[in-house]
Amino acid sequence: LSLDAIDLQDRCELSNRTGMDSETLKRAFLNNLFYVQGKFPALATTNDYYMALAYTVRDRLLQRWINTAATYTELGSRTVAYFSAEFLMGPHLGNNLINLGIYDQVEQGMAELGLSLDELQEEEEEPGLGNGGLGRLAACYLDSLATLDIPSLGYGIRYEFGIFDQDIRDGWQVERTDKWLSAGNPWEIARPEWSVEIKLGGHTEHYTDDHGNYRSRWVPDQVVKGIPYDTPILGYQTNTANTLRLWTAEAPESFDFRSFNSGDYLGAVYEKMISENISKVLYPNDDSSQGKQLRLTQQFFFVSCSLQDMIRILHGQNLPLENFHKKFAVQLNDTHPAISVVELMRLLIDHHQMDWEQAWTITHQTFAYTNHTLLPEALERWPIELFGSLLPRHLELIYEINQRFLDEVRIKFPDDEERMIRMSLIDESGERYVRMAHLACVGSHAINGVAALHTELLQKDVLRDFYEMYPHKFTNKTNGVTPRRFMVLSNSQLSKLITSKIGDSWIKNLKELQQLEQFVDDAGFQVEWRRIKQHSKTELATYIQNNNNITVDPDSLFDIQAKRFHEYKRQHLSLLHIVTLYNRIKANPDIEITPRTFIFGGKAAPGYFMAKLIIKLINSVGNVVNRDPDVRGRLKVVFLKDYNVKLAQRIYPAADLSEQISTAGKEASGTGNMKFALNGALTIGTLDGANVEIREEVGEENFFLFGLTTEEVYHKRAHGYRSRDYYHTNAELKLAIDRIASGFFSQGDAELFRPLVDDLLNQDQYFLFADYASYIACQDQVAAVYKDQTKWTRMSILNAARMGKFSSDRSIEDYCRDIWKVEPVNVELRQC
Ligand code: T68
Repeated sequence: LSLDAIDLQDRCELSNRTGMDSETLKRAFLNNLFYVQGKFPALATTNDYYMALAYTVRDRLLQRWINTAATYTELGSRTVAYFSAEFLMGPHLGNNLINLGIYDQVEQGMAELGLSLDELQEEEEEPGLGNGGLGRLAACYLDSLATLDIPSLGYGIRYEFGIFDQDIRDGWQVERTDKWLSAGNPWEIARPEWSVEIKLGGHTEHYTDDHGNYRSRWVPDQVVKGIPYDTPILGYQTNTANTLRLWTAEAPESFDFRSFNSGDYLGAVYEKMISENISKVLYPNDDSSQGKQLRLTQQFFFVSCSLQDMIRILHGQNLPLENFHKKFAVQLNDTHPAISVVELMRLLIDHHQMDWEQAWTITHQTFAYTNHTLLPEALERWPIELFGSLLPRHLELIYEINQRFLDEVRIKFPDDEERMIRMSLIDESGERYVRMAHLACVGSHAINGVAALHTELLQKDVLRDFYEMYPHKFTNKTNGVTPRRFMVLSNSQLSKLITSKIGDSWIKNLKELQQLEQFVDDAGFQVEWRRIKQHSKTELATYIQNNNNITVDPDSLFDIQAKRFHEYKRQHLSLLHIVTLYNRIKANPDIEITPRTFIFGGKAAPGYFMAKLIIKLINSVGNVVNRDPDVRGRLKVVFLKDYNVKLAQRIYPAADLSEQISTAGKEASGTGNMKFALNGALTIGTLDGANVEIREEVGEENFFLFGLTTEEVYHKRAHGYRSRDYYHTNAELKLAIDRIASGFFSQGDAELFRPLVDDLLNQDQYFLFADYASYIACQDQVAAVYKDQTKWTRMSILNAARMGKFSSDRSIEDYCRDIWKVEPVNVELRQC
């Protein structure tokens, strides 16, 4: 096709698909409303308007996207492939407007057409393809990779149903399926021409090839097709637009044909249905592993699709397979994609006839592994039976990898049989399992934790043997968050205030926020800072009024805990504080108390009974406290349903106090803690995860610390912790527990919360009772400081000013330098 006759300028301006001024954007928008949505304004719905705007924005992305791909291809650039079973992207529209630098123009243009950009953004169904921190981290990292001009691809699964929608009925969580694709997805482009085939099940065969070499081949009993769907990921103020490539499973046509031809129509349709199940739904468990066959199938499916795709890309650039690890650095986001270590070996050896040593060198030079958890129940292991029936060839390869690995262990640590048993890729203590974390450690050249304390605990405890074996592989990479979505987009007023004082380069270089320290005692600046916080709180109050029908006072202290529900995160410790304050009021209704609004948000895994009971308890306590006349509105308890990225963006700017109260040694890092502090919330927290580093950065005088340290927790556990002793010696704790146990919050039903109360009295494996007194004392201090608004504002400004370290740009720079060895590539706009 020759386009030479049409000059570049004309091509770029075809249908106004690149212009960024308000007039052109408006024209393009109306054009898309007509030609894409097929509507006159008179008949258009809000969704039509949203879609028309989304396509208008996508057109502006495409030019950058295509030029980025062309540049990488020409240069054969070294590329990061981020393998993750989850990408919790959040809505695309607002973020793309920010990164394109046209947010204000578009807002104005829409207003001129009588439309509200806020409303159009609200219309977007967010792609909830993740559970929580791990999936959101992947999304922040894609934003930073593009912003830093690093050639990269995100590889994952295009789940038809993402994380469930959460409803609350009678105080209980109810799950509804997330039909995020039902109104269409304007941000993705299907690339069926790059589909790949995936084998599953069956058996292996052994044969001797033409050169007399002994070889294996996999004879599967099922084949499925993976179809890639691409979404552009534009960086902030750059031309770089990288790709998020998500795979959908389908039955291959050839497979259908076999059944069709034999007249088995329903059989063929059934096969198709079974194949499509693979990418049907996201597993809704965070921090626990269930060992379900479909889950392993999902993991293998997206990993095999992605590796085959990368080999296609390599060949497309005329690079030999021997260069795989030079072309690509693959990051494994936890062990969910760890099977890729074996799959790459299989592709190199069985499909490309490479010898073992060379294949192994390439493989372990390619992969690096990030661990996200210290919880033993979250470490993935697959029963050998299940594994072998789905991936028979991979099991053989794992045995071979294991044998060679254990030989190495034996050389480094002779006569240490115990160590061999502990380190083996196969757990043989009872039913036999494949240990995915061990596989990831052996198959990677780098291993990292996600906060300094977490990495230290990995080295000392969970991965200690691997640290002793391969100390050089271990590094820490403290998590970070993107300031584009979690400041510029979600807190535009605060962002504009900051920019008016120090210019806008903090958005790409977050350390510059430090310059705000010079205004910390500037009365005018403090007033503005407070006014903006107040504005965000008022907006959240309106949201609460509309959604929960609860009136909250924007002058009260907004005390917020927003995250997945898990016992180790201890939402119920905050509940004990609420009940304690309530008890104080009941004992003396005229008691002097700092008015507070307690806001909770978060989902519980559908099968996690205790987490769901804690949600019920929050709503039950709220029902009593919010209505008791003695409280006189001084305490309010609000549960915001369906916490997701969209809601998070409303919540962070409105927080005064951020609850980061996990048992020390349990939260790998946390990332919500960073988003809250960046938005000027003060933290009440334990010495856990990244809290430690946040406190180091903001200064101990600007952080409300309480609770046992990790060592103290270990020590108590080792010496027989008895929670009941705390109950008997702390009168306020006893009163709080007794109130809950009595049925006071459950209309006299003393059975409802018994499982929770009994667990705390008899087990309390997360040490709530041990930390209770320290937490309450710390909260009393919080209440006292909040009364001094000047002091509070000072602390708030200093928190935000000192959060520079926690930009995901810093994290990504660390990964690029220490693990990936990859350099930025500048993209220029040349073609349309
Ligand atoms: C989180 N992990 C950590 N897991 O809990 C958190 N797990 O401390 C950390 O900040 C964050 O990762 C980012 O590093 C998760 O979110 C999961 O969601 C998950 C999902 C499936 C299976 C296991």
